[in-house]
Amino acid sequence: MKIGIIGLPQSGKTTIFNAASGKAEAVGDYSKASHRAIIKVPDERVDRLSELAQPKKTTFAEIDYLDICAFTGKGKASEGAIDMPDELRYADALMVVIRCFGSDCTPERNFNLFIDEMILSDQVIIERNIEKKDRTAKLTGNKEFEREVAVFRKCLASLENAQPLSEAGLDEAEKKLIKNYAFLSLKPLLVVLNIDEDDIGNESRWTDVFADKVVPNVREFVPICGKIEMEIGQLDGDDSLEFLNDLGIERPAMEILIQKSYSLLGLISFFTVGDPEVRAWTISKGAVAPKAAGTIHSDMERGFIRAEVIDYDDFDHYGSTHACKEAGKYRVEGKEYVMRDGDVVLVRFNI
Ligand SMILES: Nc1nc2c(ncn2[C@@H]2O[C@H](COP(=O)(O)OP(=O)(O)OP(=O)(O)O)[C@@H](O)[C@H]2O)c(=O)[nH]1
Ligand SMILES: [Mg+2]
Repeated sequence: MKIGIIGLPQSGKTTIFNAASGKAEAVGDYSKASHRAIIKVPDERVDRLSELAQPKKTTFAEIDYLDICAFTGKGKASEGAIDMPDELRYADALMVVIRCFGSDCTPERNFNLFIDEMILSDQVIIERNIEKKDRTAKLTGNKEFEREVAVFRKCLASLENAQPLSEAGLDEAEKKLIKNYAFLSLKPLLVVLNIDEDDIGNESRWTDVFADKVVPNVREFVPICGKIEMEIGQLDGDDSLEFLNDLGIERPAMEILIQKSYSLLGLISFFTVGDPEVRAWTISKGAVAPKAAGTIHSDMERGFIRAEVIDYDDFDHYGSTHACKEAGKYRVEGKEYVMRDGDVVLVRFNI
């Protein structure tokens, strides 16, 4: 899962990136390059399965965070210069950082500015391609191209109306046709309100600003004090928890952001437990068993026969596959089985 962190210059992107990844990239000096971190998703269930199975190797799910360099050379942050570099298009979701600290902060304006820039960048791509595509469609009579042109026109109408593509009313088939363009305004957004340390405990001051905002691809506005969280991210486990609790923060931002990223993208985890490896896998909610098997290996999807499934809670309780079988907590599921979060799975396949 790739998450692109984006926002106006000096909004605290690198600070949040450091908080989420435990890295220590320089902040406050206008990043001139993007930063990348692949982090392990902490999951107590994986720890527990590993403790029970004593495998040679334990592998956690991963999130790939990209802190996008927003330096445009065009001017000061307050003038709202912002770039939408191409590397953003590879992200599955965007984490938008909005500055809610400092005396001159204008969060709502900055948020709108961001949405406008996103719309504009999609519009530029469509305008650049639509005529060529239309010509080719007419020349060749290719139905596929004609359909694409029609979808492009629908998108353009929405963008020209200052509406993100998430509001263009595209159905699944239409979205599939334009998938390769990776339009930004179709991506799910997680909006981080980067608040001042003095506003910890008083978050509603900022969340209220956005309470009435309805943007379809934004699920949530999450208040986080990036500065403190970054400092906490650099401490060891026990120290950091103590520090957090003293400040009245229940859970570190890193955990919150990971959990929100999962729910934003509609993702769940399943596990494989064996002697060589205990491992967490990430799939979309609603995925059927063969699809899930395909994340392990494409052969497993192609040659899928059945999945043998144990609920995590049962595995935790009985302690092994064998004990779960004896207790009747072992199920055989077929091609139609819809995976559940926390399934412990053994895939039977044949190629
Ligand atoms: N008070 C306060 N300051 C913060 C917070 N988060 C970031 N800052 C400060 O804001 C400044 C900019 O932070 P960065 O993380 O470098 O911001 P950025 O968005 O990466 O900036 P660019 O890379 O230049 O676009 C730094 O001086 C941070 O210390 C916060 O939660 N509270
Ligand atoms: Mg930066």
